[in-house]
Amino acid sequence: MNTAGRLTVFGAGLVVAFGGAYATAGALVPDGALTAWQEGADMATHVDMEGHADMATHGDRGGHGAEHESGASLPGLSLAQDGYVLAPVQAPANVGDNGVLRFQILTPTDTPLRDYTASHGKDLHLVVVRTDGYGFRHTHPDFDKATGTWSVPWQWDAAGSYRVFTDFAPADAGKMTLSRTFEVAGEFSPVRDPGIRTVAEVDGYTVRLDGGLVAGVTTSLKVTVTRGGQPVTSLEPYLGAFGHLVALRDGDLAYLHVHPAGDEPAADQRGGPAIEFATAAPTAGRYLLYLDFQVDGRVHTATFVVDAAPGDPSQHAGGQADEHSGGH
Ligand SMILES: [Cu+2]
Repeated sequence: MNTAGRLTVFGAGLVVAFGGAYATAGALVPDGALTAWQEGADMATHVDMEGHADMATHGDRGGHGAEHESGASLPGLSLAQDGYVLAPVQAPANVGDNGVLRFQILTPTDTPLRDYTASHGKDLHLVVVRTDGYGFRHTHPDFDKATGTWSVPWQWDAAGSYRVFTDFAPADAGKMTLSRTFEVAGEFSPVRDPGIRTVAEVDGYTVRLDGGLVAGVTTSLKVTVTRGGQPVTSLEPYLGAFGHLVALRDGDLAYLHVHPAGDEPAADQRGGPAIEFATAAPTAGRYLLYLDFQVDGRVHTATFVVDAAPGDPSQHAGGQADEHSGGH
């Protein structure tokens, strides 16, 4: 299988969510510019609702991976796809307010979507991150099927412009990722330059990242978890894998949700200290990586910053021949 095909196979578990339009929505956006962008997004909804046929390739396994590499038509760019719409997200407006984050997915007939196909053990995955990469959260809201409403207790610990990604598959359509921005009032101190980081400390664990990203080429990433200098071999399956890795492109939060190579572990199986992933960065440049792993029933998130090297164009048509077997 060529690289493009492989990328699409990963697409089953890989959410490439390019929020390109809000590259400017990060740190210091004049109110007018943000308003203009939001209006643009609303327009995009209408375009999509009426012209969704040309977006129907997302979520299939038909070998359209090559277009992902262009970055122009990646899933997750929009709040709408194939007629499905992420309705406005409700959440606390201010830092520190206790509340609930809730939303609905609307179907092409404008009714709340009630029937989903589970992926990685969940009907819907919610990823929220500030546009400078701060405050990453990957969580699983509760679903009220009577109203088709997803909700999860929520509190913001910092102000700013956030991106809300919903990763799901309607029962009668392919997998998709829809996203919206959400603005949290308060004084905002953006993370200016996180710098390269390949060793993360989280909750007493040290997690090292080996391997690199190369634009347009599937490469292997390995993370190794230790605690007090000792390898951790008690990683528990979390959502059907020993680890979940999300890579966000610095600058626009384009995102790849990548699952480990290897078969899905049994519930009583333990993993570690190493977890291997395979992924292809869509372009060269900086990426923020977030690894979720679980030990003793607790999920920890390790954060890395890496640069993807420019790809070799001659490799785009070749590449690895092995099939992904990540247990999707
Ligand atoms: Cu999830």
